[in-house]
Amino acid sequence: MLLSTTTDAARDFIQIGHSDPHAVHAELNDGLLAAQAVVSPKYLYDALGSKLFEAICELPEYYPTRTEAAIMERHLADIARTAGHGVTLIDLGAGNCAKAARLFPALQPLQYVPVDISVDFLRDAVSRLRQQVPHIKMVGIGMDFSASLDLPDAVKHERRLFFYPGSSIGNFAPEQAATLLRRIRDACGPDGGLLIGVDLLKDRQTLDAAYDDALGVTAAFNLNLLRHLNCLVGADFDLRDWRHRGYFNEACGRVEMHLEARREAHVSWRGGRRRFLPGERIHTESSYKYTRHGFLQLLERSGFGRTQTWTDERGWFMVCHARVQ
Ligand code: AVI
Repeated sequence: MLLSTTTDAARDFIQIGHSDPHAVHAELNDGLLAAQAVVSPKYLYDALGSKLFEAICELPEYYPTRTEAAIMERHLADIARTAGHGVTLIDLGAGNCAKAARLFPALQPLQYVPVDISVDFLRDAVSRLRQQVPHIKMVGIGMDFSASLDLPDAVKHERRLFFYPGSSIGNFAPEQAATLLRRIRDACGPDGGLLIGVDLLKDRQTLDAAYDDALGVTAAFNLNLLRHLNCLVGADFDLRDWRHRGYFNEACGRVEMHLEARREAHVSWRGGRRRFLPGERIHTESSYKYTRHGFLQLLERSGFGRTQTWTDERGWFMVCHARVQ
């Protein structure tokens, strides 16, 4: 779905496929009317949602960010040796670009290409980073890479290293994850690779706390999705009618986030309405957790091989480099 491409005057920020309001409306309408109501987690990330996610990453309960950073820091030299220097570093879901920036001294990328759906947030992050690191060529790309990974010619083809940290791959069901990994493999070119962070299966208590923190930041992040829907489709969700639920579903090997009606709630939006009964839920996110073996199998099925992995002492998180097979 490449609707249009616009390039900033300075040619350093390219937006691909401006989101089609009709498609967004159809997707949200279908999800809200489904027997089990569902909204894609990508709608968690408007400007405020992106800031709330940054705050989540600071929480004591939310171990993934900290654990991944510690693995990267500890093994940076080895990771850089494995991934190679002077690469074209393509940062998927770059957010504030902080994770990739920490790799710069070791990787010395020839070009840095942050990609994110949250365009305004990314634009600000890139312009700040460009001032701090003027010697690295950067081109920011605003796009929904879960739909397509058709990168513009401004992105170098040589030695592409896709960087997909934070276990964002976990927000896709395994079949969708395989589709995305295959798409990344195809965009890599024969000399390309992938550096990816993956959250590993662990005890329920740790997982439950990470997705339902004492301060209520994850609750605010989840509830903000309703505010975003109010803007996107003119809905009239009253946030006070809803509560956050976040817990580990062991049978499915994933953490789930839901918004649960506290009381009967009548909600209207452009072209639709629904009565939610007390306790009825909208499924807003799944976060799959893997075993090392399970994830390496997924990579292999997606056309990647020659993998190398690094983990923390508790075996909670894994950083993995894989090459195109
Ligand atoms: C972005 N993603 C990997 C986060 C996760 O852990 O699944 C999103 C998140 N949801 C609640 N807390 C964090």
